Amino acid sequence: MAPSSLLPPIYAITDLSLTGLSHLEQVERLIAGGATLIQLRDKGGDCQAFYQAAREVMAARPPEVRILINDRVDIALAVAADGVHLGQTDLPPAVARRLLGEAAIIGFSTHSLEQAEAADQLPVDYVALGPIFPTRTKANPSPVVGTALVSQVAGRISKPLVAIGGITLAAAPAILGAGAASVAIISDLLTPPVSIREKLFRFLQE
Ligand code: 3NM
Repeated sequence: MAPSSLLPPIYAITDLSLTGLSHLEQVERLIAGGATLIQLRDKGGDCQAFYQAAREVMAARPPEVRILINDRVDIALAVAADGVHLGQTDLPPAVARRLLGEAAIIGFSTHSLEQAEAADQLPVDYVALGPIFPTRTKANPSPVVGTALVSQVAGRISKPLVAIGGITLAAAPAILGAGAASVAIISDLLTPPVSIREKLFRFLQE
């Protein structure tokens, strides 16, 4: 499995509904801002469009940047992405591991202490926990878990913890301080008026 050093403090995720930008354009701006781990997330349901976009991103990404595909193990395989991020109702992580191999990065979403502890026993590289705060980016999110659960889960699991859901760059240091190895952010990075590149660059310089 991939080493936990692959998790930078900010884990950026693309979204097609928040900007007029393609996955590739978002990835280019995120990389210019210093992102080294980016998840392509596409809930639009057009598999072929997502596959083409992921191919474009993989062709353009510099070798030090890791690209994960949300939900779709088939697309991750088809474009030779660095891994996948799976939800509770996606293909089971053990099956994804069998298909993608030992070197792939596999992340798994959880929404409670019980799920996080169960995920810690699975062949995944990181456990994601959320939503930490209210979010409008995800359809039908689970109940908000709050920062206190970040500390609790971080103290109970051995795999690195990624916090997600309603997290702003301003809130990131507190959540990292609570024990998350990384915070995954969609809307606060992608939403104008400040550019994606500038927001991330500023945060990472501080
Ligand atoms: N997963 P934003 S919350 C994709 O709770 C996602 O597992 C969540 O977007 C979970 O940073 C979420 O805009 C949305 O809130 C994150």
